[in-house]
This record gives sequence, structure tokens and C-alpha cells, in this order.
Amino acid sequence: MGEKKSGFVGVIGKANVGKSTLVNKIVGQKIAITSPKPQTTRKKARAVFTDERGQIVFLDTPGIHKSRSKLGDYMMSSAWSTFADADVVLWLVEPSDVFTDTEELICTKLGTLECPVILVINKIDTVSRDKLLEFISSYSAHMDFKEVVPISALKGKNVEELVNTVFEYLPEGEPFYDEDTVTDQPVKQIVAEIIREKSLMCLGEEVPHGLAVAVDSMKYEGNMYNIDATIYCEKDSHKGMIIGKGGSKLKEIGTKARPEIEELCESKVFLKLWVKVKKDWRDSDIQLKNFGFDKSQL
Ligand SMILES: Nc1nc2c(ncn2[C@@H]2O[C@H](COP(=O)(O)OP(=O)(O)OP(=O)(O)O)[C@@H](O)[C@H]2O)c(=O)[nH]1
Ligand SMILES: [Mg+2]
Repeated sequence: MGEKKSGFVGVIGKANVGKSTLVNKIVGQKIAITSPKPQTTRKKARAVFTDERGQIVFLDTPGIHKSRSKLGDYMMSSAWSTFADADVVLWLVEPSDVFTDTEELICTKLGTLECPVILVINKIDTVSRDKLLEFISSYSAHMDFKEVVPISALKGKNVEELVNTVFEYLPEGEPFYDEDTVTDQPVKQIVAEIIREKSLMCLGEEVPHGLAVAVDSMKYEGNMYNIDATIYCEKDSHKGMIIGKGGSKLKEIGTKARPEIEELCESKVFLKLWVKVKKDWRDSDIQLKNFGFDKSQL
């Protein structure tokens, strides 16, 4: 066998196309939370895949969208900043997407890159073969891709082939992480994200974008983790919805989050959730920094 390969692969695309679902599928663990609601991912996260061929460090990014807040600005800077680190870029699209301003913008930015760009068409389980072929030719008319790979991240279809393709374009080099590493994210952050995911799952359309979760403390005591976490929202009315009648909603969120956190920590978990209002936090520089959305750290 030849030299090992290793490198960084930026996974970019519009919100909700399945970027996080794909990186989770590849590394076989939930690195990034997913949801049917757009703008789920807020920060860049590394998902590390290692095998005998070498190591791929996937950079899952926030979905490209028209930002309407300082948080949105941060998310977009975070997505675009990926290009600086990438050896290969995967542009993920879904077959329902027509070519809009957002696709134009992405295309223009991709056109300036020197690294190979692979078009990945996700959610092929939702379209016919004919539609897919039509779709591929409409995208190929706009840009010259190194490869076009149709997949279903959710069903795992063609995902192995995608990994093979990525390895072809990766430079030779030593791995960046040891072989057991799957992510660069601290456990506390993943715990907070799991709680946010379950909150997204349990709440209606009006609340999601204003949610943030912080783990206030996480202590291992008497064979279990005691975790205190706070769910932040932007309005008093949202606070009521998150708590629910007699605390029922909050209980539901906790009940859904706990088993996953236990699996992650390989330990029993006692989870205590709080809800607080932080008005307009998504447009406050100080609050954003407190939540770890710091542009200078990108
Ligand atoms: N049918 C189908 N649904 C999928 C597939 N991949 C992802 N999804 C769904 O698409 C939705 C969005 O998935 P995410 O992985 O959160 O998408 P994302 O691109 O990371 O979204 P943002 O973080 O908001 O940019 C979820 O409901 C997924 O279950 C797929 O291959 N087929
Ligand atoms: Mg995501």
C-alpha cells in the first residue's frame, strides 16, 4: 500500500440539505445535531473519519442562508471560512432545489477555489432517476465539478462510494488526530446541542431560531453525571411554551435528551433543565460571545 492520505473536507450547502446527517453517517456517531428545521447547525464542527487509507476531517458548517441577525452573520462567516482550510469541498444540494440566488452565490464563491469541488446530490430517496439526471445536468451547466455523487445520507445509500471518491482527491499526509478521535467538540457542547435538538423537536415553528442552550455544570458524582443546563429563549411567551403546562414540555425535552446523553457519556445522567429569557441575544455582541459565537475565533 502507498502513502497514507489525510486532509480537510469542507461540507457546505444551503440550510437543511442534510450536511450534518451526512457527517454523522460517515463517522457513525452523532457529531452534529439535525432537524427538519433550517439553520440547525450554528458552528463549524469537525467530524473525523479514519481507516487504513488515512484520515478525512470533515468540516460540517452552518447552512448558507440570507442572514437576518448577528448570529446569522456569524454563521455565514463560519461557513465561508471553511474554504480557507479545505483540501476538498463537498457542495451538498437536494434535488428539490432550483437554481436560485443562493446557488448563484455559492457557485461564484466556489469558482474562486483552487481545491477540487465535488457536487453531492443528497436525498436521492425522494426523487425518480429521470428527475435526478435532469437535476445533475442543470447543475453541471453552471459549473465544472470534479465529480458528481448522488447519495442518500439518511439511508446511507452511496455514502461509502462518496468516501472513496474523497480519498482519491485527498493529499498524502499523516493523520491530524489519533484514530479514536471522532470530533473536536467538547462533551459539554455536544450535551448542549443534544438538548437543543430535542427542544427543536418538541417545539413549534415560532421558537426554534431564538433558542440557545448552555450547560452550566456537569459533575461526575456517585457513579453518575449531574448536569444543569439552561435553555435560553428570546421572549417571555416562548418561555411559557418551552416549560409547557405544569412543566410538561420541559419534562418531555429532558426525557428525550437524557438517554442520548447517557449513551454519549457512558454513564447514568441526572439532568436538570432551566429556562431563561435573554431578549434579542442573537443581535447582541456580548451575548453571542458568551454563547461561543465569536467571529475572531473562526
Ligand atoms: N429523505 C431524506 N431526508 C434527509 C436525507 N438527509 C437528510 N435528511 C433530512 O433533512 C433534514 C435536514 O438535515 P440536516 O442534516 O439537519 O441538514 P443540514 O444541512 O445540516 O441543515 P443546517 O444545519 O440547518 O444547515 C433532516 O430532517 C434530515 O433527516 C436523505 O438522504 N433523505
Ligand atoms: Mg447541520
